[in-house]
Amino acid sequence: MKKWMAILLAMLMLLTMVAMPAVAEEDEVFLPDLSFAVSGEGIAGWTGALAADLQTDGASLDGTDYLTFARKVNATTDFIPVQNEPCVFEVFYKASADLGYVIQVYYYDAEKQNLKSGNNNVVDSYPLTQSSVWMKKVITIQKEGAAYFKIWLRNTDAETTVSYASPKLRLQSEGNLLENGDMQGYTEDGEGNITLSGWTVKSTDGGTVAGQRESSGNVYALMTRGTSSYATYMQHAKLSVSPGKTYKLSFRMYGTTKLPNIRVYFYDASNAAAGNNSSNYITLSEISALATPGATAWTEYEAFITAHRGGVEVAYLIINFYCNDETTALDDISLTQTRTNFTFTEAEGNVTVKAHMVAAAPITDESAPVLILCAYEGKKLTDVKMVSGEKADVALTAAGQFSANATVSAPAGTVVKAFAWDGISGLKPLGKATK
Ligand SMILES: [Ca+2]
Repeated sequence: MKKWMAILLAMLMLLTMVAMPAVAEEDEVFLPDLSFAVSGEGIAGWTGALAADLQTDGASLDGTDYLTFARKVNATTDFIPVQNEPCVFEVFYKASADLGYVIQVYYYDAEKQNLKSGNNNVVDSYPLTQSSVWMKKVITIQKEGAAYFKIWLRNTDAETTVSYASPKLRLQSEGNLLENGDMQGYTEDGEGNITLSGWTVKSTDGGTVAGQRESSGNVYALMTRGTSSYATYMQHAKLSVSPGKTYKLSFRMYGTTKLPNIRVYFYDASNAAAGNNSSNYITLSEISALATPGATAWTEYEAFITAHRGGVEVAYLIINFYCNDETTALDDISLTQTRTNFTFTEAEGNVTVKAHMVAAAPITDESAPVLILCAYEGKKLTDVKMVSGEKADVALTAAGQFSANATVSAPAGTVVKAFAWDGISGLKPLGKATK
């Protein structure tokens, strides 16, 4: 290559780099809610399934209704747009016999015509193995050249009964970063003692942490307190996170009227404690305390954690759950990266955290959820902003060392999933992330 050509090429490359935005813009994302709900004679979002197929005895893992097919049937979603990263489809199932080609993903081009390979439709097929307890099937959806896909849940054999529960569609990047967050990984000795995988459990005063199995087959963690509220805990191994990104921690809990003390410890890229306060952790119970624990029913909680602490970019987290009541049952602990982040602006020692929410659907005053943003200096709560309404900008200010978290509170019975958020995401299904 001639020297002038090389220089021209280098200049072109430089120009291209300058022209590219520093941060990739988020494309609009909307994944449908595939959970089973009656809609007239059928099931919303699933063509082919009938209301009569729905079981409402609360015997699915999460107590939601589930579909049972005791006949040959194809339940099919509508066209779902392919996203710019792989989707993950998760569903629990039971089957009275082994079945082949039961769950299928069909792919389509931009004109919604079947994507073809030669004369054949492009389709991914998944078998199910016989199981009388709920098993989880996880499918990654990705196909070159596809613009749309449809998911099929089938029963291919009239002599076989197959049930499907809790179908979910999410982006791959929103997967749970925790190992064994659903507690379904465990070992059991001859006496029925269940040891959970993936969690370090410890007590210095006679407390215990062990797995408990429900009749459905679901296993959860049961913490039993000793004499002190910080002596019995379960801890997840140190996690690698993306500095500056925001993560959603969610979990289910029952059997307690006190929240567990949840501590999240921060470390920088060199593995040193991040932040120069007296401690490098935040206590999430200050956020979760906005809701009252349900002693007799599973209650869901969520809180947001940003990998940024005291002006330091955080690269690792450790999460501890400390038992704070006589017993505390925990399940479905999940840490997922949200698609968008808080915007950090640092000027003259003050930090402003901005969040912006956008309603994806018309809302009423009665149905409006409330976005709650909290700022902390060390562990001291310095500012709280509550926002309710269709669209709002929120600014929080805390001086010096700070951390911030957000949570959403909604009236009982309100479906929050119709909302999309710009600045904070994480509600289900994924909302649209605008610039
Ligand atoms: Ca579980």
